[in-house]
Amino acid sequence: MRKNKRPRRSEPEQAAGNGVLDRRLFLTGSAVAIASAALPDKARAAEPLPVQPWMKTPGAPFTPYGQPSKYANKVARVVSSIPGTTGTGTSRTPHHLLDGMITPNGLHFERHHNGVPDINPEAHRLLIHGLVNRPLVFTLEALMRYPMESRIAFIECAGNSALLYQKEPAQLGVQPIHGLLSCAEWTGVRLATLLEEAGVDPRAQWILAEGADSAGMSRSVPLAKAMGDALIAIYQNGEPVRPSNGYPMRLLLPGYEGNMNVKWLRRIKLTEAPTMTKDETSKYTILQNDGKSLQFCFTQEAKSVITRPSPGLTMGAPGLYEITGLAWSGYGKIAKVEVSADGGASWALAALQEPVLPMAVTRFRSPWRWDGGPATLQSRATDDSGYVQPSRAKLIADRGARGNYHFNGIASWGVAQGGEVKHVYA
Ligand SMILES: Nc1nc2c(c(=O)[nH]1)N[C@H]1C(S)=C(S)[C@@H](COP(=O)(O)O)O[C@H]1N2
Ligand SMILES: [Mo]
Repeated sequence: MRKNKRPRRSEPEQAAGNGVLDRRLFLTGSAVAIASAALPDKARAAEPLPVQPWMKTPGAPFTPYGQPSKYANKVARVVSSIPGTTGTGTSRTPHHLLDGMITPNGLHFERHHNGVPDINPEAHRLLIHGLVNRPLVFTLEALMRYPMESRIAFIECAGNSALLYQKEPAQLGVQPIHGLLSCAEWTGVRLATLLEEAGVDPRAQWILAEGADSAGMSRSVPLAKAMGDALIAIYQNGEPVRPSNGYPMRLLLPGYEGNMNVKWLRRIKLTEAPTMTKDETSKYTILQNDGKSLQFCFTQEAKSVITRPSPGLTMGAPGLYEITGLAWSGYGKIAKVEVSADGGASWALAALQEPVLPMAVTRFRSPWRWDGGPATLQSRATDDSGYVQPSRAKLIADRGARGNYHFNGIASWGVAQGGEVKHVYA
């Protein structure tokens, strides 16, 4: 008879200041005991549950394509398109309402330079030409007969988190600030397979990848990447790539800035040098303080963000919470994530949830006992190349704040007395 009897427990180990607990706590039973002791419904657990109306009538019929629960209708992208256009802009992933590492297709962020083209797959072609022995043209059907591979990879827009370059912390949450990041399982044909068939001329050092949208988005990519892990993705989380993410095929360059992952891919040209397209000269360069710009900044460097607690999600009663979030690096795997509740004065290791994959998002979790007082929550990612996510101050000191792209500094959420969570600079 355990009724009314509190489970015995030893005090969980503090791993860093202001209540951050040992990451292994959730692996032991004690966390469950601490958490469930705080749940108000626990005392009534012995009473029989009411019979609800939905238990008394037959349920809804089958549907050809499933939709989320109507009660989960807030789990949605936020859309912002440039005034005067219909499809130039972004929609962002609601990471504060999701968990795990995979972004559902309907919530994958979108970034279009001129809307989503309505591509008839039967009329679509992929051309490979330039410095090759034999130019090749593929239909979707032909491409699908090649051997395929899957990669779980994040795509992050180079402009993600750019608001942190601003002088004052934008009073927004995870989704509008960091929502230009998603992670999916992409399946398709290795670009190397197609290039080998075309026969690469030894003079070729680069490729040009061009999309079939009316923006004509095109980027130059080093041949080494094209011959490495680049994929012509045809499937996204098991189903055909969504129109907004590149149907019927897109280029996937794991770890590289979002815009190089050309959607609606129609042409690959092998070249000696980069083509210097509009998308790599007038755009997607990083303007520095001295007025010079960095060009061809391909890799999205190690970064992390706490998705809960976060602005918009007010804390409840003081007690045990999980600090959870996402970490990723275009250089490889996440090696560790540290969490702080005192604005970076002390840090504790977070638990990394398996699988931890290169160029994929990694979910981290850290138990935290919130005492009801003020706290500043931060996370810091380190990848397996040894790269450590910089503080915001260091990033801006090194690079300036005019760059707009590739902001990967540490972000801070301030928890106020009473539980309101706000974006702050620490
Ligand atoms: N053809 C084409 N490819 C494109 C774009 C585009 O507008 N047209 N946008 C790019 C940008 S800036 C990003 S961040 C990614 C976004 O991919 P997603 O919309 O699938 O999330 O696609 C890239 N590929
Ligand atoms: Mo982007």
